[in-house]
Amino acid sequence: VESSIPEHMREAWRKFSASGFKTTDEFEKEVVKHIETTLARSLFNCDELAAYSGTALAFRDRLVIDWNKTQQRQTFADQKRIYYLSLEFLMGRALDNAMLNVGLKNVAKDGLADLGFRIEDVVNQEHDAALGNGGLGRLAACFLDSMASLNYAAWGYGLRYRYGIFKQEIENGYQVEIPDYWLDFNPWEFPRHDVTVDVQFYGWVNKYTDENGKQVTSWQDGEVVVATAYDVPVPGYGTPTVNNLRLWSSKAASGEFDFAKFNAGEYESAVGDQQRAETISAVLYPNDNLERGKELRLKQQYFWCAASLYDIVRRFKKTKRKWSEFPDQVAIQLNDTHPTLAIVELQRILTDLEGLEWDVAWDIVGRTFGYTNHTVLPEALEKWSVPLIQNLLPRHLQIIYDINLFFLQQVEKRFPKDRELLSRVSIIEESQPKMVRMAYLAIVGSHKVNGVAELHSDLIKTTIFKDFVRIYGPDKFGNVTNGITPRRWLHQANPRLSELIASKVGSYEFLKDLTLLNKLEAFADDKEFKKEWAEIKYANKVRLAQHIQKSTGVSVNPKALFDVQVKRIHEYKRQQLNIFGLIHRYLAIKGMSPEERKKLAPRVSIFGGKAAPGYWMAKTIIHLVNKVGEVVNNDKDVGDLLKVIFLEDYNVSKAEIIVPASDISEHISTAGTEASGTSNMKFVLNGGLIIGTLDGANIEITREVGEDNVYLFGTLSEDVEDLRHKHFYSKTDFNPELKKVFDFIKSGAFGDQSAFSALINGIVDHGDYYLVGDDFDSYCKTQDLIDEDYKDQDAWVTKSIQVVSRMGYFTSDRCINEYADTIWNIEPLQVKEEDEVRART
Ligand code: GP0
Repeated sequence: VESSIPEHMREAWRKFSASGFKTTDEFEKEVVKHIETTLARSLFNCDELAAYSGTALAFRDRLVIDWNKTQQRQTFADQKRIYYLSLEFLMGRALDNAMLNVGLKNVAKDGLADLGFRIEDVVNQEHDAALGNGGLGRLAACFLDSMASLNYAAWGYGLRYRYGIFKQEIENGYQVEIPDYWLDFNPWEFPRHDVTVDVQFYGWVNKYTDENGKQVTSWQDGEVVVATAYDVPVPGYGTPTVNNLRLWSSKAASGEFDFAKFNAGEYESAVGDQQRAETISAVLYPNDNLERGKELRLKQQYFWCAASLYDIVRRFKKTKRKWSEFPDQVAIQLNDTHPTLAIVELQRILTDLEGLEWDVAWDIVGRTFGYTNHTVLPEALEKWSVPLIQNLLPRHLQIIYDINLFFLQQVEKRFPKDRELLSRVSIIEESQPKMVRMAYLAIVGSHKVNGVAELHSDLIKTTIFKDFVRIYGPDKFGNVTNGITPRRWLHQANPRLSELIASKVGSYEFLKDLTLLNKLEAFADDKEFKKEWAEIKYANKVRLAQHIQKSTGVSVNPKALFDVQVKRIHEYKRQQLNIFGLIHRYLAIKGMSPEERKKLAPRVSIFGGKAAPGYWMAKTIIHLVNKVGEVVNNDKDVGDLLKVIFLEDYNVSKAEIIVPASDISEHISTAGTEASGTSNMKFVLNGGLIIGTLDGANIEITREVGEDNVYLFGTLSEDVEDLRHKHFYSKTDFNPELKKVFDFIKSGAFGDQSAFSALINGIVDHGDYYLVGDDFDSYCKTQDLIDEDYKDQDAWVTKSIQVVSRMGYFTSDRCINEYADTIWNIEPLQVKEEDEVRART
């Protein structure tokens, strides 16, 4: 490469190559240097935020050394790489993770103490990187962690939103959205102003024959927007591998504004181009499990896909290999259908720009891509209108039509005269306007399609993608059950539990091989161990109680059963079932004698989660939870027996406090609707039990930890459709207990009842789509059972230990290895042994 220093001049480089701190003294020196020079502050002007900044910069320097080496190692090795394309990466905070993975957390702790700070306070200064909505984005973050920890050569590609998921405030019981501007100080990103890609929109397609008689297709005269790369290091645990997450930021091609217009006094339009371009990467769409078909969203998708593919192709071309080897060097995984245009873009590059024959190109494309589906909910399945694509991406629309044509011809050959089948599987839906079905395009353009839990992967094969299983055969469709990284979700979130586990299983090796947790099983009846186990849970509950006190003003008793439901607010996730159950509980308490009340197990019910800004029903549920809290928490008859808490602004760093503190968490979606769920895994891994429906990964968790250790209830997924149909005919046998709850709400007990009428009517009069009425009774009975079981603390703690010992399967390391084996066909890149063995924790 022409930009590298000639061999005979490299001596000085080797001599002065950065090495990074190792001792407490060296660490302190780095921190002070950064605070005094990089930040231009001093010991007279150093608050916790400045201490955080200095510490982050010191660790960043360390990471960068390993990051550069990793990139060199991967380039030299010249093996296949994984490219994980995701519109969301919900990373949370980076400093604590960096300290853990660099292996110098204790050094930092002592050093910061020397400088006058507590490490916890410093770590808490960091703003979450919240470039995601929920499960899908957090899964992408766990996957990056695992890919690095397992030494896979992997890149994440995403968008650098200026505003991540909004900050939620609760005002008078209502959700209010505040913009999340998070980039004021972000030491974890490296702008690469030299890595840019021109991305085109609009324009027209010119097909002609050139002077050599060659057919040329050119997409021209469009509007160009520049993508600039911002790189974020992703360190692995217990390895020097530091992978790269590349996020694209948009700006106008000229990079400037129109001086002529400015001079003429047209200020607004002078900067108009610039603003329009920058808008592309400005804001994360705040919808979870919902697609609304807005043009700007399509622009985001193409902008990101085009820039990423250009980058990937550029890297491949440097190796001077033949195109036929592209799929041996490149595996691209599509995190849902959001990046499906990448399939079309690669076909365009290979045919229009590189001159390959259609069939040759299409074979390469298919072998390169894999597609992960995350939902069967119809409102979440992406469809884009043909006129919209026609206008924005005219050449891509033609290619989509060609892909569809060849696909349908192939289907026609295998299933002659089945017109119905052809129209069902067509990538183009013949509606008004016509729509492009992105999931179908993703299936046709990939070699593997996977769901995210067994039930979900079966469901996609028998429902939404049934016809495609007939066409391609069952082998194209697989399952990779989701997982979570135990580094963040056990060790970082629950350091004391992690330490206790390590003391019993012999080392921290379980953080690399989570199945080693099974050694804990032997201690499930060990008295001393159980005491320590329970003590840690209690301490975590005290910590959460303090957080609740601080953020809501309500004091809760840490000895009470902590019942938690934190996740996006959604009708299918059924927070309404939970809150109706709590109203039912409240009414029961009110009707009890003082003696009866004494027998009851005190309970704290904790909710958290954001509603999409335009999702009225979800906002109504938040409102109801808050209103119920106001009444219940101030009722002298109730006291500690029940508290209802809504925690504002649920995010990754709050989850790290909440998850380790739960006794019971709720995963109660209507069966068949939650593809996997991943917070269920986080709670159980921290010794919490779960109440759940037979949905998503709950089923596999139950299989692993044992039926006696999970509180299951409710309708089975195979019965859901029939019940929904019945609702429309008869409502006579409506659950009387739930009716009492509704009557109580209607009496104005929680303020103006009309605020909640849509919520109630949806169940009583409009078919109860999510089966709240059907499952209410078994839900309440299961909660009663939990009350009983919780009184026997000794048995409860044994269960808690048992479930943790059986959670080894749910590490995202296992998932990544499965993707590598069954979809990517890639091996880890070996790292030298002396590098691999590192100081841990
Ligand atoms: C699925 F379709 N998920 C979508 C989406 O738009 N957003 C999203 O977060 C989630 C599923 O709902 C899930 O069941 C799943 O575990 C997660 O994707 C990762 O696969 C939520 O927990």
